[in-house]
Amino acid sequence: MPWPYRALPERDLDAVDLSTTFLGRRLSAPVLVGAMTGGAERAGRINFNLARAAGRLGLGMMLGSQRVMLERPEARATFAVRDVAPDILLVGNLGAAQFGLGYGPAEATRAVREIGADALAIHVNPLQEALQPGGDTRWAGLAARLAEVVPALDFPAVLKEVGHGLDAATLRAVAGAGFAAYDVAGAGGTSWARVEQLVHRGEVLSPDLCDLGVPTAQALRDARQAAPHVPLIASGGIRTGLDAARALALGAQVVAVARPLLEPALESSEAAEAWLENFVRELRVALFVGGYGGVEEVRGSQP
Ligand code: FMN
Repeated sequence: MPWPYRALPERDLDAVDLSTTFLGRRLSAPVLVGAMTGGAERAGRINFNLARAAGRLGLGMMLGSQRVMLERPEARATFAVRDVAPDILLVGNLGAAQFGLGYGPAEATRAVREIGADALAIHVNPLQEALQPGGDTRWAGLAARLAEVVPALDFPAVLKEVGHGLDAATLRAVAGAGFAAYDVAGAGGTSWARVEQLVHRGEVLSPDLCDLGVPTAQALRDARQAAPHVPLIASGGIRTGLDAARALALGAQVVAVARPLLEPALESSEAAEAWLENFVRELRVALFVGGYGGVEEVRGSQP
């Protein structure tokens, strides 16, 4: 997608307004740390470093799956990032498949309340589960189940994919559930299905299946049409501030970045902060030279 260029932007770089509001919280830029589970030992370090970085920069954070925390209460400490980031937009996370296997509003509420989150992302990952030995493969009736659970929650719920994209038929199927936002998590970035195959089998047995899905830009366009009034998170392969600018132009409210933050997060909160700071600076420059005064002006400007 070509990006406009203005040789005379007629405004100061610092005057480009990146601030926005999402799920009731003010953000200094439309950027969220993406959801990542980290395994028992590393999860705490990853979450704390990312939360500290998000807090210092005024960005939001989506946590990785909290299933482990609901099943083993001692794991809760690894998600308790409110101590280091009291004011960030914090989004909890559970898998949709669990809601077909006994989870309900009570589990969703525990996940959010026990860590002081603002909202809950429910991830749909049928491809990943189907390729994973012992994965959850019972997906019949889940749209109806989500339509029972989500309206019973007294906090916002976000429907999210994990790197293969939310498609228009899925968005139509959950239209009545009342999700507060959709994270399209399209194909083209990390294939979590591929990651899981590598982790569980030590090799990728089905590489063509691992790369299936709706590419992020297409998913944004489809979601805009299928659900024009539901705010969108753009994720899946968002790697630079220019990628973020393009996603906003396609109608996203905010963007989320997962995999590129893993190494910095394992290193330190300063490394994660430096990565995010550069990303936000790139976004600012992209809007500046594109002739946009801010996030509200660029959002949805491309068909
Ligand atoms: N998505 C979830 O909804 N819950 C998770 O627990 C979760 N864990 C992840 C762990 C790792 C190591 C990675 C790489 C991804 C994980 N994801 C999870 C998917 C990401 O949130 C994201 O949708 C996907 O990686 C695409 O974004 P990216 O291209 O920026 O990495």
